[in-house]
Amino acid sequence: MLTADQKRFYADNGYLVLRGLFPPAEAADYRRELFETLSKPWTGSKRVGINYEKEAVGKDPENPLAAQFVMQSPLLGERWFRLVFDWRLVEPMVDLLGPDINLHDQKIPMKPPGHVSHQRWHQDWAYEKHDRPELAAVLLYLDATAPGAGATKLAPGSHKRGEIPHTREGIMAIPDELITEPVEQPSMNAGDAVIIHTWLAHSVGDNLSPQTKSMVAHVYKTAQAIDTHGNTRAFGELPVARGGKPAMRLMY
Ligand SMILES: O=C(O)CCC(=O)C(=O)O
Repeated sequence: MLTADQKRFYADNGYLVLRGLFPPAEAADYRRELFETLSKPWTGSKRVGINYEKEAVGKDPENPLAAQFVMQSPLLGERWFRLVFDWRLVEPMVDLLGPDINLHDQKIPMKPPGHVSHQRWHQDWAYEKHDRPELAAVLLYLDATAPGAGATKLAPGSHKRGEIPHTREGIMAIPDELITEPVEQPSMNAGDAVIIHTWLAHSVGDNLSPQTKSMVAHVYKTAQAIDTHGNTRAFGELPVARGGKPAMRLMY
């Protein structure tokens, strides 16, 4: 359960770092399975979307195909589906958003060596509009990150500005000059997580290290928030908490 100080920090800053949310060995095991799965061409459901970064092929022996993003990742394998319900990820959402929580999206962003973000600054809201801003993402890092090595950039307090125009030319993103807050770029360890308000401006960090950096990103929302964007993600709207308790228990 989050403390009153953590809740206040989130309300003031629009993000919250949770150190050691998963033990490093457990995060390493997720990473091992992820990289093993992605080291071969994907032959499972076509609903799973995997992007590859051509320029990075062959740079990281652990990620030989240079996988860069997995969409619909609950369909990648049992353990990713199970992770949707993991109470360590859902409970902070109950504390911050309310007792009735649905899944909105699960995806796996990856940054192969040399990855430079074209999207840069954005609010998740631009890609997930609802009738109210009751959504938040939790990024669970499977790799240690640092500035220049895949660390996410955050603009603290920017969520208080509401919708920021995404008018950068050629891509739905915020022009750099509209980010006026002093930027934070916390280094993370595997197993650490950060929760991000749907209105918080943030940016994917570049990865100039020789190792692919990976994370699992879950977006949760209140059950009351109505999708006006048209979410097509696997298991979008799936109940994960009701009345502040797990909505369902998997029986297998
Ligand atoms: O990859 C990152 O560092 C941040 C992920 C992100 O920006 C997002 O999922 O919206």
